[in-house]
Order: sequence, then C-alpha cells, then structure tokens
Amino acid sequence: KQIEIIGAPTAFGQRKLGVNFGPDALRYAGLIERIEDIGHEVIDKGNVESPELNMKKYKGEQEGLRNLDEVITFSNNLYEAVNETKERGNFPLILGGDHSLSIGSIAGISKHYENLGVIWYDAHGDLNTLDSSPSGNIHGMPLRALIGDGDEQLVNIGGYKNKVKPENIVLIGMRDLDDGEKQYIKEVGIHTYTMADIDKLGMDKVIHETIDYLKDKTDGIHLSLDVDALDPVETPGTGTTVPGGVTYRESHLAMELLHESKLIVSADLVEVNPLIDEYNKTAYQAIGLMGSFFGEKLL
Ligand code: DIR
Ligand code: MN
Ligand code: MN
Ligand code: MN
Repeated sequence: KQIEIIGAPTAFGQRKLGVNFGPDALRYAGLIERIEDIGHEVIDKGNVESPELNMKKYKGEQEGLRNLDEVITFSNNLYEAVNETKERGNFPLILGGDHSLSIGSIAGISKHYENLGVIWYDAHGDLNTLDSSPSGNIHGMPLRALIGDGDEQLVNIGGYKNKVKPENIVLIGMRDLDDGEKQYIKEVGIHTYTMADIDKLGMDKVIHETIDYLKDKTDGIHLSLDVDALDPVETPGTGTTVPGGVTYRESHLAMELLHESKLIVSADLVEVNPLIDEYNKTAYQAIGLMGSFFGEKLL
C-alpha cells in the first residue's frame, strides 16, 4: 500500500492568499523524503487543477458564500483525484490549501466506506451554514456540508450526500466555536474535546477515548488536521490563529497513537500558509507531525 500525496492548492474558502501555496511549502520543507525515510513508498500526484483566481473578485466584498463557484469546481476536481487514489487501494494524504478542500477530499473517501469516522483536529468546528457563519467563508463550513447541510451543490459533491454521520465525528482542539456551531454540536451530540477537556484529561486519554468511541461503529477513520489546532507559537503560518492551542508535543502524541491504532485510512493536512509564516516554520512543524503519523520512531 502506497501513500499518494495530492496537492490541493485552494484559497477560495477564506480571504488570505498564500494558503494555496501550502502544498509546495510542505514539499519544499521535505515532507516526501520524511515519509520515505520511514520506509513507505510515496507517490506525489502533484497539485489538483484549480479554477482561475480573479484578484479583484477575490479581494472584494461578496454576498452569500464567498467564491462558491470556484469552491464547487475545485471540490469536484479534488473528489476525482482522491477517489482514484482510493480505487487503487492507496492511502491519500491531501495537502492544503484551506479547509474547504475537505468537502472534496472526504467526498472521494467516504464513497469507499459504509461508516467513515472523521477526527477533526482543529481550533474550529467548521460546522457553519450560511445562516450561522460570521464570515461567509466556506472553510468554516466543510464538516457541516459533509454531514449534509448547506448549499445543494456543495452537499452533493461526488454525486451523493450525507458523507459523514454526526455520531461518527470526533472534534479535538476546539476553542473558537460560533454560537450556531455550539448549538448544533449540543443538538446532535457530536463527540467533542475542547481545549479545556484536553487540559483536564491529557492528550493520551483524549485519543484513546476517541479511538474507543469510533472503532466499533466505523469501518475506517479519516484524520482532518488543521494546523490552527496547534498553538500559534508553534504554527504561526495559518490564516485564523487562536491562542491557547494544542502543543507540538501533545500533537506528536496524538499522531503516534493514531498510527498505532492502524485505523486511519486517509488524511488532510490543511491551512498551511507560507506567505504569513516565519520562514516556513509551520510546514516544518507539520512535517514533524506527519513523521509520527506515519510511524517514525525516536529510537
Ligand atoms: C469562523 C472561523 N468559525 C468562520 N472559521 C475558521 O468564519 O466560520 N475555520 N477559521 O477554520
Ligand atoms: Mn472532477
Ligand atoms: Mn478548519
Ligand atoms: Mn481552524
């Protein structure tokens, strides 16, 4: 089984240019070599084709869902690429790009499972609809679209909807939830670890509980890792930093435990923005985490 790297160079889900260069920032920092050195075979599929970015439109004010047409086109392209990787039986690692890309990536993955589990490692829930969104930015909505709520075209990427059941989701690292998201999480009962929960329980317990919660009712688990889950001291190069995040060491532990579980079938690594970073630090940090995620040993 090979690991297929799929670059998802989209910035359409939010307003900060540069996150579209995330895939190359990760490549230049040595991601592929790092995974190969562990002993895996890696195929870099390059970057998925993106619709053209009109600078004037991108910078301007927009009504409703920002850059909706571009997000739909991009999602379809990414869906196709990820679906092909799954058809080959390989492990897709999708590099972002902003988190709206998960609409396409998880569409391509969930098709291959009856009950996909999703671990959303993020400062944010990404559970907004247009009504609850404070921004109109689609990167704040992908998980909700995957559940089945939102714009009809976004919800139907890949030609089917309801890709993820709320009971098959675990949120980890939450500390910036909008009111509508909090209400929704409580209403449907999404299994959630806020930063306060991580402080109290410790990451070891959080991940063990997460795996116990998901392992029997799912037939594969996807990790969606937003680098803003980490504290901005560790990952400054991302568009929506929130203080008080997960540390680098806690995140390593999380990745090691997920590796040991042998239950993870695919992953997104998103929101790396080299244009607002400190000499590509965020990409280097993310690569360190991918080392643990793919089984690197310290001794
Ligand atoms: C906020 C921020 N909840 C929104 N979301 C972010 O715009 O919907 N998601 N930053 O990653
Ligand atoms: Mn396509
Ligand atoms: Mn996110
Ligand atoms: Mn986030």
